[in-house]
Amino acid sequence: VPITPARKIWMDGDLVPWDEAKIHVLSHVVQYGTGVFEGIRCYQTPRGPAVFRLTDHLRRLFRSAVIYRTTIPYSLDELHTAIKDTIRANGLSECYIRPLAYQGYGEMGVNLFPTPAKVTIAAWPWGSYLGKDSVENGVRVKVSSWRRHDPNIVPPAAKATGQYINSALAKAEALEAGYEEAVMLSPLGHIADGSGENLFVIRDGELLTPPESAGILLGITRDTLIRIARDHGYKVQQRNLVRSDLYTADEAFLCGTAAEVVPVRDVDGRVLGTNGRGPITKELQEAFFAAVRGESEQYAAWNELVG
Ligand code: PPE
Repeated sequence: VPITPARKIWMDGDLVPWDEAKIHVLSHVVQYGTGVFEGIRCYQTPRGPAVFRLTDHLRRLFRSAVIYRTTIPYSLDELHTAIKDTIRANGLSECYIRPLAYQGYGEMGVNLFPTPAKVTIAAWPWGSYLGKDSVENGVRVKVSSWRRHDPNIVPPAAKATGQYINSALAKAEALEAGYEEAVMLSPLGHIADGSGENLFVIRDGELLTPPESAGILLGITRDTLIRIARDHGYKVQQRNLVRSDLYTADEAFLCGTAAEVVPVRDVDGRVLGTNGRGPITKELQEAFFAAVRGESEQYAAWNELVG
């Protein structure tokens, strides 16, 4: 997906012109993938642009930093302000936001060195991650031959730049085989994540989603949908799932900040019960979009106004 440039990128306290936001090719993050990051969305709401669950995303960024022994030289509150400043400086209302704390230029070798990370924040308009029609029509999914990395190899609970070469392999395989997205199994063979999404299965009116121990990223969108589904009276279980649970689902959907909520139309050529978007998926999608767009009083605390 080509990037739509915006005007300014926040780099260690300065808002620099988009085309000048550069780092050295020998930076540690370029050579070894040593950066922790977030993907966040801002939506237009009746009270103005609001970043969805910004504080929760920043909490996860700091948890990723703990895992990777990364010192972020700013507080959560400072980054909260910097993100809002970046959105305002770019004149954006609806956008995707990408904060990154990375190991910069200075040392070579695979150590996670103790010098403070460099921090950058970009924001730009980004449409549907899985294609324009994916939210309505759903996507075709392939169970990948690439396993998701194990918690004792590369911890999936952290969101680090280098980890995504695993997702990239799975995504490429799925696209080459004519599918739109990959679902990866854990090393033990349980369903884990899509290349950039969490997954839910719906069977007999109940929602099932893999637990943290299956090696998923603990998605903010996943958490949002668990809450919304329970508020709508559905039972939600976090438990291990195998690929046949996916093949025999009544409905399934992928969810993530970039993808939002996308129905799964078929898995490995097996068309799911509803051939497109199922009724429960649609109900939860509508509640999700109402929440992110600030149309639900009940979830208003999740809309963090840019101001
Ligand atoms: N699993 C993975 C592997 C993942 O990358 C994401 C987000 C999720 C689950 C959902 O997490 P959350 O966004 O908190 O609900 N993927 C991000 C990056 C995608 C990209 O290609 O870049 C995202 O959606 O922003």
